[in-house]
Amino acid sequence: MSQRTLVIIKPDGVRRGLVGEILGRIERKAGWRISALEMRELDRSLLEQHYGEHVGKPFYEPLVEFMSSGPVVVLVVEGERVIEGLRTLAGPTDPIAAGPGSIRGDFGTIVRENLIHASDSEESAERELKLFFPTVG
Ligand code: D4T
Repeated sequence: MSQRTLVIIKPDGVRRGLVGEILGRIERKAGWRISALEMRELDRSLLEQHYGEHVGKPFYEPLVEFMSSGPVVVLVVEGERVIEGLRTLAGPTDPIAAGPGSIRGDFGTIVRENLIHASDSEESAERELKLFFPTVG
């Protein structure tokens, strides 16, 4: 089942020089393809739409501060079961609980600074792709 998903390499990943490492792991999965890619700074209004489910939670404000603290790399990845696959490649939200071999498990320690976002379902992927890449059909 070929799918598309939205990935964000978060500001910590860019600052720490891990863009190539993360992109390399994605590219090495057989049959997956990066079909759009851009470095951007995310503003509060886009982040509020992206993280709408978390508005009002105690971690929301620091999360938005962090996500707008520097450039990110946003990309569209296409391929076989790529939505589930990228969540596996990323690992669980808490990097200390994430296993070795996953991006968060190998490089992270802090929940907020967990290096990568990947859409968590077909519905989220569709919504997030429209939000971040409105011109990509
Ligand atoms: P994203 O959406 O960034 O891919 O992360 P997850 O899908 O793995 O996790 P999430 O939506 O629950 O959290 C979004 C974002 O908020 C940060 N966060 C989360 C945080 O700073 N403190 C917290 O307690 C939680 C739960 C990390 C990811």
